[in-house]
Amino acid sequence: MFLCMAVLCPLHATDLRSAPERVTAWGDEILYFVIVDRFADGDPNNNANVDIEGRGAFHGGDLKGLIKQLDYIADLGVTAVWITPVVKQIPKYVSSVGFPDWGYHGYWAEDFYQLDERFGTEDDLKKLVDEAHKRKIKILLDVVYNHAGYMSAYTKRPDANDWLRTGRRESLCGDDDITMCLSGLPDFKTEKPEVRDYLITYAVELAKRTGLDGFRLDTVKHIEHDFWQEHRERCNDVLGKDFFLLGEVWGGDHKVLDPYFRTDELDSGFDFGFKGSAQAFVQGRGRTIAFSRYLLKRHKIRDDYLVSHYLSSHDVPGALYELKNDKTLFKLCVGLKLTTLGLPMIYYGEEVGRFGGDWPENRTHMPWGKQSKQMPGAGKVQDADMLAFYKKLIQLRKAHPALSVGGMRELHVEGDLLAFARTKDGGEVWVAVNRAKGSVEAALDLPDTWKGKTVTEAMSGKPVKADGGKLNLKVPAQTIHIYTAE
Ligand SMILES: [Ca+2]
Ligand SMILES: [Ca+2]
Repeated sequence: MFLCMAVLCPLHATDLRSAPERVTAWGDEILYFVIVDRFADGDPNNNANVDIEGRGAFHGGDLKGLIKQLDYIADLGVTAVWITPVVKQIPKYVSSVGFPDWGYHGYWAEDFYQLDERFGTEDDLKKLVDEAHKRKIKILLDVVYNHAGYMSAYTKRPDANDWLRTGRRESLCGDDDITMCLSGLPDFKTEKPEVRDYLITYAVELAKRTGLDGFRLDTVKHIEHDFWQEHRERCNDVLGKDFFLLGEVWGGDHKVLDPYFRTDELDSGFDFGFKGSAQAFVQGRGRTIAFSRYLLKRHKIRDDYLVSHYLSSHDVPGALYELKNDKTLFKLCVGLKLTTLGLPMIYYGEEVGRFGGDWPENRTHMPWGKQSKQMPGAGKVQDADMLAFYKKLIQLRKAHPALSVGGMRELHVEGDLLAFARTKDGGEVWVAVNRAKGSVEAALDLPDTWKGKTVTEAMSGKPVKADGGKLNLKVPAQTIHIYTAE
């Protein structure tokens, strides 16, 4: 227990309720994540092994399809797209999960130096980058260094002799994070210089040729730190210091990620706690102040580094599914995602209410509504109201950098109303989330910078009356309000 007189240690007292601004590369980006095979089919001629009804089959999506949908993505307002790996995948499926399971997701490499024609060609990848850049959208490519696909060609190639831990007697899998065979996949001996060079070279050279903006790095904690340091040096040398590295350190948060930031191995990593914390909060589980303190703690991240947070992904059940399709509660989570610090990630289709589910239903294809010819069978209706909600929040986040990189100050953390200010350069934006099933009111002190200005609830565009130095918030049941002043 820490006790002090406010006069003697004001900083500590303040730290409990507020947190500083964060200025960092990519701090104001908004990321959209696409499983290439499940997004849009732009070329039926490359549809080998496609079974649109198969839960683990290729569904025909490709880079050409994604290029055709860049206007949709730009219209949504996101500024960066993360795509699943596009290297050549193992030629067969595995069936241990009870259905034919293929490398449609891109994480089961057969050959890192070829692209899988089912996803497209290197020219397609370059065109994707060029077309995205025309729309001021960056492209992050997912790359895997830890493992090859099941029974991949690397397990038989003479030039790759002794490159992998496969579980066979001569090359046993280890029992620690680095040397284990994750999900039984052949584990690259990334401690060997020739293996390192082979793996890193494929990715940085591909990025250089195609103009990529960064990598999303798979299975980071299963590879040595000094590999990642060497990787960063190679990226700096070949791709420049602005090349962005977003790492998947499973289970990570700003603290777990810090060893990777301290040595500059990554620019950003995922905050795996956001989804569960936000879902619990909107469902009334846990105290409001506890969720608020979690949000404040995220600001303790090391300067110049960034956490990325999300509600759904290809590795976890979607938030909408876990919230039992309660779109009202889901919207509160979306509101929190787009008004808090970090790099918010939108998993394809959640913006139009793609229900998803548990694995592998969390990887169903994108609903294109009337555009169903994009992908046969993908004609499910888009939730236009949800899409409008996302666009509105994205516009607000982009219009008010306080929402992305600003500091945070608690305004109200009692009962079911969470209200906080996001602060930047002396200005502020307020966010109020009411998780109760009834309306909640609170009279909060008007900041000096808002005095004499018109305060607007930005989601509705309606003015809010200030009275006697107070702003009277009236937040309807299970609603998010965002207040700005001009
Ligand atoms: Ca195709
Ligand atoms: Ca490993």
